[in-house]
Amino acid sequence: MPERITLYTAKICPFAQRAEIALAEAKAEFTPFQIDLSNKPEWYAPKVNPASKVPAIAYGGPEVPPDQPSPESVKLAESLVLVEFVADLFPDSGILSADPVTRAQTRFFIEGVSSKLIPAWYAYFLRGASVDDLYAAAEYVQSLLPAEGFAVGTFSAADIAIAPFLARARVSLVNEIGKYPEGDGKKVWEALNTGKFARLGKYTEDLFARESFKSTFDEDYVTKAFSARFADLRSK
Ligand SMILES: N[C@@H](CCC(=O)N[C@@H](CS)C(=O)NCC(=O)O)C(=O)O
Repeated sequence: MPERITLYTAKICPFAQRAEIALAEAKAEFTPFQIDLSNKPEWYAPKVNPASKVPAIAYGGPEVPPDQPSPESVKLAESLVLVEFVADLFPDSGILSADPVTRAQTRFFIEGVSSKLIPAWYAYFLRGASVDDLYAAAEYVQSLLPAEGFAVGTFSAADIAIAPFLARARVSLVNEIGKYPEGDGKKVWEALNTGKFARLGKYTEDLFARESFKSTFDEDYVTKAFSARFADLRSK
């Protein structure tokens, strides 16, 4: 029986949504606590995550208010570590297959997302780098997908790793929020979902329809937060 879980999270953060999706898939009971990233509580780094980032989990220990974390709970961080932790706590969740080959395929997909897609996305979004690098990364990810279904067939940690980033890419692009040239966003989102990216588009649609994704993504909030936080990127 898993112990008490407190998740320190923030709705804007794609890494934090990974942990939330994993917990939702596992149907885990947990206490969520929103961290305001622009005004982090002073206790957060010393008592929860020295890196001062979300997501983080306090596991076990006595029942305490989340803003008074107990030294007796174990503190864990890094989104992909937390996704695997949830998978280990809840092996029936299907987040990580019991089959060694499927587990390796899941991790290989995540590696591609981490080393190719996410850096290419941030370079385009935050620095206005070439869209060709984003398309190349998307093409690579698409090449890993099976003909239909999720990244390794059934829904897994691989899908959890990518979905929050695709969701925030959509928010950025359809609302033209980012450093890239104004007017390109909607075209790039369309391109990433149709034509030679039709398979990626169908995969994205499947991810966004997943209940664990829908219940952990507040599109209105993220859109407003992106507008506030990144609106002046182009003027810099
Ligand atoms: N590698 C970390 C990255 C987490 C991360 O960068 N989180 C951001 C928010 S999306 C954060 O908490 N940043 C600290 C801050 O904004 O001060 C993970 O996978 O969990």
